[in-house]
Amino acid sequence: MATDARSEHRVDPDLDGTGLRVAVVASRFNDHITLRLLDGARRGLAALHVAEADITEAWVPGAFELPFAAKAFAESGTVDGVVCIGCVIRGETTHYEEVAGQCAAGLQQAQLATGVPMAFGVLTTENLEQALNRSEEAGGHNVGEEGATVVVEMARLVELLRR
Ligand code: INI
Repeated sequence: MATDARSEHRVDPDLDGTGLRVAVVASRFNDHITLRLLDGARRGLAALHVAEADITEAWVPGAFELPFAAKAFAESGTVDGVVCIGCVIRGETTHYEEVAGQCAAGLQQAQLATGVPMAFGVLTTENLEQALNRSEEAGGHNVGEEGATVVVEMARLVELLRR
């Protein structure tokens, strides 16, 4: 029977983001979706007790600009992690591969170069329906909310390894 890795290795129920400083960078492109992901990220950070005062939000034009902004935040030394939010829908662009691929590769490079964890809260979908299904309200599937958990988990891991 197929298994879901998420169900086997659950997030630490004691995971707590108290005191962590987090940037959330969101793309304006497809903002009918990215606003839903941003809501999810806020919800996720609040649930993990990241204080509102420790959260900095910023907007960029599109997913292509996310790596630049995330790296700039990381290099500023003011954040422990960056949740990156975007939405690239294949049916709506002729350069889906370039935008989605460069965004993913750029974020991976940026987090490896800076040592500051960055969550890929970016939807890369075939159509609008899939994007809506992955940016649901509280209790539903929301990749922005998942990104918040990822950043807190990874920031705590970095903390542990540096101790
Ligand atoms: N940016 C997105 O975030 N999602 C898209 O679907 C998209 N499409 O369709 O092209 C998109 N393009 C803009 C791109 O991210 C840059 O902002 C633009 O090319 C300027 O650098």
